[in-house]
Amino acid sequence: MGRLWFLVAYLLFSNLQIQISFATEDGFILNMNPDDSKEYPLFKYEGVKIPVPTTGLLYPRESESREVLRLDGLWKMVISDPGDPLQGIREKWFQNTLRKIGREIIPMPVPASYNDITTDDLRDHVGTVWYERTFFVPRSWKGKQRTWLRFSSVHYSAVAWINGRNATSHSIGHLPFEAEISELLSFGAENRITVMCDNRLSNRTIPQGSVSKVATDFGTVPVQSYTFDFFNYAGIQRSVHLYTTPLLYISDLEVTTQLTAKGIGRIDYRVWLNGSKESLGIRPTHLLVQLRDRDGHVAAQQVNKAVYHGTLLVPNVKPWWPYLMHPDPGYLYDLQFDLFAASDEEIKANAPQDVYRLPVGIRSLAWNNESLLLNGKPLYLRGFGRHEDSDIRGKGLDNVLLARDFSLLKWIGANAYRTSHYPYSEESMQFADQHGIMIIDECPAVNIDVFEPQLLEHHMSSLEQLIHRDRNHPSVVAWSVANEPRSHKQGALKYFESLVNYTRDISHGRPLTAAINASPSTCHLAQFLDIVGFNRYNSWYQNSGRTDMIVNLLTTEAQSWRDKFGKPVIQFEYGGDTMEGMHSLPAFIWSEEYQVELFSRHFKAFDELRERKWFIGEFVWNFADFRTAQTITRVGGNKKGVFTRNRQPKEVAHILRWRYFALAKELDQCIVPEDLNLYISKPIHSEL
Ligand code: BDP
Repeated sequence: MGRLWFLVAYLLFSNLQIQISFATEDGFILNMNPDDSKEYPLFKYEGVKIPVPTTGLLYPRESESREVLRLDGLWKMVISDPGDPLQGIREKWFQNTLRKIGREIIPMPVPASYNDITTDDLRDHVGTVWYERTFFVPRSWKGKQRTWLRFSSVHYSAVAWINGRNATSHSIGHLPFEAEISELLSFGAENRITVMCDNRLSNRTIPQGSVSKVATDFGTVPVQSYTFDFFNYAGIQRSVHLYTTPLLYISDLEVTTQLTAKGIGRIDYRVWLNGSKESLGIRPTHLLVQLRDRDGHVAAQQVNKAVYHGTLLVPNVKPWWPYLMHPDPGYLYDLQFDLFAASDEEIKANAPQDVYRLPVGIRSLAWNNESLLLNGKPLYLRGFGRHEDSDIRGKGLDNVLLARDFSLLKWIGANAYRTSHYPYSEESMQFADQHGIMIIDECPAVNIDVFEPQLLEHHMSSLEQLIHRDRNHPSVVAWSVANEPRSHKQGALKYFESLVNYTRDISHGRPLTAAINASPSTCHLAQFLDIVGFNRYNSWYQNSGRTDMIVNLLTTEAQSWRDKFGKPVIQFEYGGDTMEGMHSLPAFIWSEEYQVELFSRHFKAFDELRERKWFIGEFVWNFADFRTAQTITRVGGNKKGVFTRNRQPKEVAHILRWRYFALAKELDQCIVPEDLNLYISKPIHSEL
């Protein structure tokens, strides 16, 4: 035992922030670190570093042992000169309040994209902006606990200072990051936080973009360009939290669940703890793991003294089901972890040192060459590609919008969406769990084109962060490794073979997919995936105006994907731009009638494909209209929404609703809403 504690002490002192490695009573050394020294047999990119597993991805939650404050609200913002984006670093703008540098101070709400808030050229700014605000930290937070600063997302890269001292930095938007800032804070006093945010994209960022110099009437200016079709909104786009943990605390959790044929639920969990030299005198003694149902009754529990991973069995389990597949979809339990510890002075601990509650949905997910199965039932996914996008806020987290979007998803009878083309907010993932909406979770690699080692490193890192963040959500049914990469190019083969091999190893029980626009004969990516997803704009980008050229082309293409790769197939994007209120008889492109006709012909093709069993999903592009860069093909943005940008239905929404509920009724015998039985006349056709 003594030898083991020596090892623990060594580890604790050798690194202030190690992941758990501690001894247990029976002499078992627990090292929960994911093994990052793995060999990747098919890893063809020599010299590419495998990402070190991220820390700090547990969502901040209040508990008996943790306090949470939000730093959302009105911040101050200063714009740097686009020609000299790093001036603020050279001149150390973070050392004092931004007011001192003599530039215009713009009031800037957080969370929000900064682009559409003001009336000037901030919208198209390229380079860095600086945010600042002050805040108080209670005196009671000092000493016996740690204080963490956590950003849910800053796009694209960020550096943060507390009271002029560096706290953390991160790049790749749409993903959280955090740092312990206990040493940087003044407790019981005012503090200042400064954040520099840089929106520049390059060949090596995920996604890729480029900045070039352009001669204008007012001199040469940097201009950002990118090929993806949504506006590159930037800023502190999601919440900023301050939260506390005890000195020795639960730093990470992983659960996998299964539903057995006998109606018993199984939860396998792992717990990571973190300690540091300050917590050396505190020893973990045991962990109480309790699963509570919706009414607060304990459904399973375990006291864990020996190892910090285990299994809970739940008799008469209430499984997690998707929306319209069961009368009570999205059933979540609360999995409560109470970590008990004792200090050297007190032998017996009675109050838990740390408490964390994780919502858990119990379900099994499996797949084969024909189907994706949830709780043993083959799924047919019906939903959307979406965007986090709205007027004025851009990509800023907005609970009002989130609640409206979920109401619309349920109104229309969808059961799934893809987080095209980046990770969505943690709050939206929680919503999806609660409402039983299934998620194809996509990393931010949209339209990648130039395949090179450093891009691969960032791409792998984006997937590691995404999977690590979202692996405990029952709603996630697949990971999407990319959207429309130039997968026909030669470099794509080696690149994707390496990427997919790496991702499969961390995929945590989900299949891998991607939204591909290459053709079955040229694509180098599809062969590595579990589910082949393709995007195709029949009768829009090809054969525009010809809704009579959809069914044959689409069914033939889907069949070729199937024949070539022998995997389940999904169409991830189809659609056409539609100006709300524009009507034309006969249908003409951009009119509401045309969108209806185009969808209807796709439905016909999908129904033919559904009979072939391996066709497992249809996703409209897009849920709602959204903002893009300025191009001559976009009128105020992309108008392929079934809903307008302010979330009202276009004509096609009613047709799609009919179809989605008809599918749910046919496949899962759901009860159809009364108002879908709108009385018009006696049936015209006998088959109606
Ligand atoms: C697809 C892209 C999507 C675009 C869509 C379109 O995946 O991001 O918005 O086309 O052009 O190729 O509407």
